[in-house]
Amino acid sequence: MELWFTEKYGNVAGLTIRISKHLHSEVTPFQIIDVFETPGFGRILTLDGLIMVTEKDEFVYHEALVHPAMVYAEKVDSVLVVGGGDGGSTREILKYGVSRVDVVEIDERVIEVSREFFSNLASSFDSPLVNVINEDITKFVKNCKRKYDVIILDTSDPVGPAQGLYTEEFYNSLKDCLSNGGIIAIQSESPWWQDRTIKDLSRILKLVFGRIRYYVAPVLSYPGGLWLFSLIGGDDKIKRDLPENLKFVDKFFVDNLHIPPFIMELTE
Ligand code: SPD
Repeated sequence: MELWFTEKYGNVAGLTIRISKHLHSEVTPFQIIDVFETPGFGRILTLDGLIMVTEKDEFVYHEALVHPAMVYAEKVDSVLVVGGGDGGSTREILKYGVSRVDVVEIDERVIEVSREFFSNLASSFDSPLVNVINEDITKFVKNCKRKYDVIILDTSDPVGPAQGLYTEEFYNSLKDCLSNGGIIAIQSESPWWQDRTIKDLSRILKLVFGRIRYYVAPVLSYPGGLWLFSLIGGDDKIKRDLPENLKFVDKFFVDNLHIPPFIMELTE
């Protein structure tokens, strides 16, 4: 019998992937975690039935999310990752000379499952520079004990535990955690299928931060295959080189920060 997984986009479209084995499934206090083995995408991690990571294309998403912020920031000593329980963003951050990475992931099971099934990503948590904090980020930012040079929002979609992250109150608190000259990078969903979310998020970000820069990257397994990222803070000068051997980001958009007009319209 053939097994197939479908992620639905609203109730109008979707992505269907053949499964060779259902490796793991559990219900945590926050969400449902599944891991699938697939012939086309390698291993896949889903949360509440939505694809978070596939082995095939995770490098595009994580490099795109992390590197622009790291090269544009004045300093990269201390970095905060919001979400990011699979470890992919932390892996990219550790390619720079950072002193400390705090990862605030509400669901410790996402980290444990990633350690078991996605060691290429989650082994980044073994670095002595990394501190994992299993706490609700909306609480964490209200009593922020330090300032961060770079903040990476590697969140899940705006349903379930990530819902509270799409509010003005959250971004006002987050702003207080950012050092002078610091940069925030935010995964900002699909211009094809989450246009309402992008409009709402852009309005909030503009109110709280003023100027926002946007860029896109082609993430095959995410809705529409095209993903939007928002960058807050800094000027337009690149402050440091990319690490050696990046598979993707140096060839695509750091020298060519661009955004198609139809996506710009969503952010106006
Ligand atoms: N619909 C997919 C949105 C996922 C964004 N974050 C994924 C986490 C990977 N580190």
